[in-house]
Amino acid sequence: MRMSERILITGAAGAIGTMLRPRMARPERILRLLDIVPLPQVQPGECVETVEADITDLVAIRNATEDVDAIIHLGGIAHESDWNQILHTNIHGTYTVLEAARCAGVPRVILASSNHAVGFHPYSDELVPDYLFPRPDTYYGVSKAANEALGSLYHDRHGIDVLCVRIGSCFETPQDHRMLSTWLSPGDCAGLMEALLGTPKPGFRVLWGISANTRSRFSLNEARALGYQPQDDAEQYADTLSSPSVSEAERYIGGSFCV
Ligand code: 15L
Repeated sequence: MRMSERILITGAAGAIGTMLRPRMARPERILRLLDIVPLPQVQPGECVETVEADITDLVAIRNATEDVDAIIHLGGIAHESDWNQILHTNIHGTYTVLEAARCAGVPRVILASSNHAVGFHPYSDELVPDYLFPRPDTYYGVSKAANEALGSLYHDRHGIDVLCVRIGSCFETPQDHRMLSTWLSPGDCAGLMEALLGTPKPGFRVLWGISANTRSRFSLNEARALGYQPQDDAEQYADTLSSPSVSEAERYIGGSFCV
C-alpha cells in the first residue's frame, strides 16, 4: 500500500458502512465512500471523498475505482427480495465492482458475504467450518454464494486478492438470542477489515466474520490466520435478551431466514 492509501467502500451509507466510517478513519488514509443514496456530509478534518453512484453502472464504478488501493464491497440489498432485484443489484452489482477493479488494477477486494450463503446447513456438534459449501436459505443467500464464486473467478483469472467475509450479524448490539452466537460487533468488523487490508498476498479466502462470542458456533481459524483479533463478546448482553427456549429456526445457521 502507498503511504496515503485510498479505500473505496461501496454501500457506505448502509448500516455496516455507517459503522465503519469513523472506525476506519486514519490520518494517512482516504476513504472514498460510494452509495446510490446521498451520504452524510463530510465533517471538517475527515479524509473522505463521496461518490453517488449505482454499483451496477460500470462506467461510474470504473471512475470510482481510479487510484484505489482496495475495495470493501458492502453495496447491495441486505435482505430477501424478489429475484430480478437480487440478480441485478447483488449479483450484477458485484460483477460490476470486480470488473471495475480489474480494469483499474485494484489489487484487493473484500466482499461482504453472509451466513445466508450457507443458511440451510443445520448446526452440528462441530464448529461451522470456513469454506462450508453453499446451501443458501434465500435468493439473497444465493446472491452471496454467487458473489463468492465471482470473487474466486476474478482471483484465479485476474490475480485480484479476494476476501469473502461471511458476516454473521453486524449490529451495534445483539438484537436477539441467535445473535449471542452470530454477532459481529462494529469494532470487530472494523478490526477484521483492517486485518484483511493489511495481510500480505492472501489470495482467495472465505472466512467468518463473528466476534469472540462465548456462544459462537463458528470457526475463526481463517480469520485469525489473516490477523483478526476479535475483542468483543455478545455474552455481555445475554441478560437483556430473553429466550425462554431456542426457536426451531435456530437449528439452522440462517435462523429465521429458513422458516
Ligand atoms: C444478513 O446477511 C443481513 O444483511 C442482516 O440484516 C442480518 O439479517 C444478518 O444477515 C443475520 O443473519 O443476522
